[in-house]
Amino acid sequence: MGLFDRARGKQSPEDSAPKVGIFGRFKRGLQKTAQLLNTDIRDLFRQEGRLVDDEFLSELFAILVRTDMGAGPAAAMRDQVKSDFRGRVVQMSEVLETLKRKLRELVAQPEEAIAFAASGPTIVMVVGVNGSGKTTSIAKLATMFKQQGKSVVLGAGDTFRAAAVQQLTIWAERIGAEIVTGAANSDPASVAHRAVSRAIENAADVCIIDTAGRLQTQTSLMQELSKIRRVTTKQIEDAPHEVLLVLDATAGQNGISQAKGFSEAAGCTGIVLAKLDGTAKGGVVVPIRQQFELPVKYIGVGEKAEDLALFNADEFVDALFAESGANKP
Ligand SMILES: Nc1nc2c(ncn2[C@@H]2O[C@H](COP(=O)(O)OP(=O)(O)O)[C@@H](O)[C@H]2O)c(=O)[nH]1
Ligand SMILES: [Mg+2]
Repeated sequence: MGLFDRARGKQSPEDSAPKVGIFGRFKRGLQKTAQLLNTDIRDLFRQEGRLVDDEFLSELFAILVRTDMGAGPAAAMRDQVKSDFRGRVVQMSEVLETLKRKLRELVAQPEEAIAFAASGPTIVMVVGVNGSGKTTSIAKLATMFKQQGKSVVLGAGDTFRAAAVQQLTIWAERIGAEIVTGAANSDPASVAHRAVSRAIENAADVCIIDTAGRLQTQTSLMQELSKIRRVTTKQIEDAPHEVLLVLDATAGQNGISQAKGFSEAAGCTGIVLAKLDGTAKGGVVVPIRQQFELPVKYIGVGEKAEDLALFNADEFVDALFAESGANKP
């Protein structure tokens, strides 16, 4: 199976949108970061080649830090360049190779798609702070599953905001997925329970449960997420099979520490990094890989239902350093 097939599902129907393939999607998602990074690195090499001295190394460090990868990883990359080239006059391409190699090490992880249940419906819970991109990511995941020929039930577990239920309902209609909703402010665990029941009755392949990102207090939110978890486990012993933490790439490193609580309270199994297309700080993948004991499973690269890609560490690095049209002479 090619990368494209793995991300989209083999039976993906022809759609009218031009096919960009998975690498195209990575490039599109990382365009802003790559543009900034490449312009900055190009500027380092004004003349033919450049001497790798302290001045060069500190300029390089500053450029890397601007991608939001964090000072530690930026220092590790700078030090690799230092040990490979110090005191030599180098070409940009040589330095880029070293940077890419080091960055690959820093973000290394295997591709990890959703882990499906051995039998019966696969229950996927989606958690994260308000506005991080949960509901949109659910629509994207549901679209991907439908394209794989799977049936999907959605549970509108964010009963805290009426607009959230409405938003998911619109997506469900568009995607052709069944949706289970509850009244405003009703117990989200009961919505989750009914959604899982429906998935079992209908022998659906996947049930995705949306959750609230904000409640009166952080404690009540965490309790609510645990309760939703417990309710699904009572119905299916090994459920939830996945608990995806949605992170907003545009929130930068502060967003990461905020999301830590979710990761612990909800027993997350993987990360969806949304809005990578909306930031020039795509290097934030590095601290995410380092600070969570969780794989990045998918990235969001736009607002449309198709704008989701399976995260591939090598392609991430290639896309980050890819020359965009804008940078070509
Ligand atoms: N550009 C871009 N926007 C996104 C992406 N994912 C979500 N959004 C937008 O982010 C906003 C919040 O998303 P939403 O799914 O409602 O977040 P929720 O509160 O966590 O459910 C919406 O305007 C979405 O269209 C993405 O990958 N790229
Ligand atoms: Mg939402």
